[in-house]
Amino acid sequence: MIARAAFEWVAGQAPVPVPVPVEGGPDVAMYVIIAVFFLFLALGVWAIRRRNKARGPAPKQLQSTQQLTPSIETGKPPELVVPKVTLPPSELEAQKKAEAEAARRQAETLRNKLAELEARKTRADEGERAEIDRAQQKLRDEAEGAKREAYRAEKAAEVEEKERKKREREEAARLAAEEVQRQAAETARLAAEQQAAQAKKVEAEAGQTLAHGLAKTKREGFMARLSGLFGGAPRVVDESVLAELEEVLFTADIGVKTASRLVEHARDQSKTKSLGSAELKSVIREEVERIVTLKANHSLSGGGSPHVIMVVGVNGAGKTTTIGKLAAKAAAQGKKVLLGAGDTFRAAAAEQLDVWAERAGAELVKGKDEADPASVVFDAVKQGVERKVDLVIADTAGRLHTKANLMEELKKVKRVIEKALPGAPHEVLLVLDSTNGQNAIMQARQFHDAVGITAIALTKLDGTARGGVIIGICDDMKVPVSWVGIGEKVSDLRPFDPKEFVAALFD
Ligand SMILES: Nc1nc2c(ncn2[C@@H]2O[C@H](COP(=O)(O)OP(=O)(O)OP(=O)(O)O)[C@@H](O)[C@H]2O)c(=O)[nH]1
Ligand SMILES: [Mg+2]
Repeated sequence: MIARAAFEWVAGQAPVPVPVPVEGGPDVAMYVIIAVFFLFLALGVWAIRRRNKARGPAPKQLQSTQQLTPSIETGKPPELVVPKVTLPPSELEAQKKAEAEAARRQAETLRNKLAELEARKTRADEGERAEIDRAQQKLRDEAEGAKREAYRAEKAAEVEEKERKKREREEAARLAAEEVQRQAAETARLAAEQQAAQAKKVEAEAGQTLAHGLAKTKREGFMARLSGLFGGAPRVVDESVLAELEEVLFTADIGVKTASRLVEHARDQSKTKSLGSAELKSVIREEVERIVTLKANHSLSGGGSPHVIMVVGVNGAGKTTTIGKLAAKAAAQGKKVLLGAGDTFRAAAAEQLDVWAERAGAELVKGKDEADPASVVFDAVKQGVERKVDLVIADTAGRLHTKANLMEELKKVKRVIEKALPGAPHEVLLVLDSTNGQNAIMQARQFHDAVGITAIALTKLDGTARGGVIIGICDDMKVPVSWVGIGEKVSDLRPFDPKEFVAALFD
């Protein structure tokens, strides 16, 4: 009764059956109906989930397009064309399907024969009929056997087919993953080409000076506040002036240690002679110049045959760009240059280096995507020796595929370079992004502890007010800043000149 009421209600043939005249009152009936409804709903959800589970998960690479590098024109990831994979049935699947078909046909033939006998039976006499019955029984058994055989073969074919579908899905996922990689590489190649074209365009324009690169530091950085201190009405340097100096330097990007050293130096000087603001400026200027004057090698040679430079730094610091600029410089000096694409983390990294190599007329040694970085760099140095190049520059990753420790990986790269050419690398160049301010000093320490850096290239000075970081790095590390990047074009990587630096800041 309840079921019937429910049916009629659901089918809309009756008004909502409240109250339903059943024992237990109308509310009970309603609850039962609702319970039955939810039971069916739950069954439906369960069945759909079961079916989806049997189909297997959608290939991982297809679940989102996040892995696709955004297009440089639209800023959106490109459309991923998912390949449709159709594999031919295996020999066993084809065989089982054929067997199932043959058995089905056999069963059909037997059934026809049975029908014929049935027709004959109506015309037969008693003796014949018994005979026909026996024949029919035999045919029925055979037909049953053929049916069973068809069923078994069909099931076996289904198992094989399922396997084939699984292989098709796996293959589609693999192809899609490849496509993701290819598109990422293509986008990066286009980006690098654009970058190179842009660099070429800017190169045609006048080269930037260090003063230009440091303009922001002078205008907005700690130098602006120091200039306020030095440039106001002449004051005798006393403890209050020193306290102001301390306050400015402590909030600069030069690091606490260096700031204290400069203040102490000024204090010592003020004790031996009476200083005015102009003298205080000279004292600081001279001390800064002393700190940043460290012996640097700008020749890109002198280590051996070939001269090998290993370039390290966190991702995005400007390693690859700096390598490209250095390669162009060396090539312009008539050197034969080979670049090693030791950053195998990004599919695009080697392509980016390729563009720079092509521009500079340098050779490039690269490995397969995700190859062991150390093996690629080993090859590069070996080939550099064999091809008698003058300079090998090895790019390295700023991060890794695995969670492996970057510093351990870099130590390994350094060891294999030494194995490929004893005495190499002749320079370990750390590329630092100056916009990181004091973090750059911390990074420098970590890299130094791991691989013993011999020189620093400080990039992106043009876009930051944190140029003071050079002073902190030189003071802290006693490692020379050899190169400074003050823009995108090749000539914007300049050998660092301490005199030019202090002049740009203080004059
Ligand atoms: N303005 C300016 N941009 C720079 C300078 N040096 C590098 N860049 C830019 O910084 C960005 C990152 O440079 P990359 O050379 O790709 O950095 P990377 O260290 O190789 O990065 P990963 O390969 O990801 O580890 C690029 O867009 C460069 O054009 C510089 O001196 N000035
Ligand atoms: Mg790079």
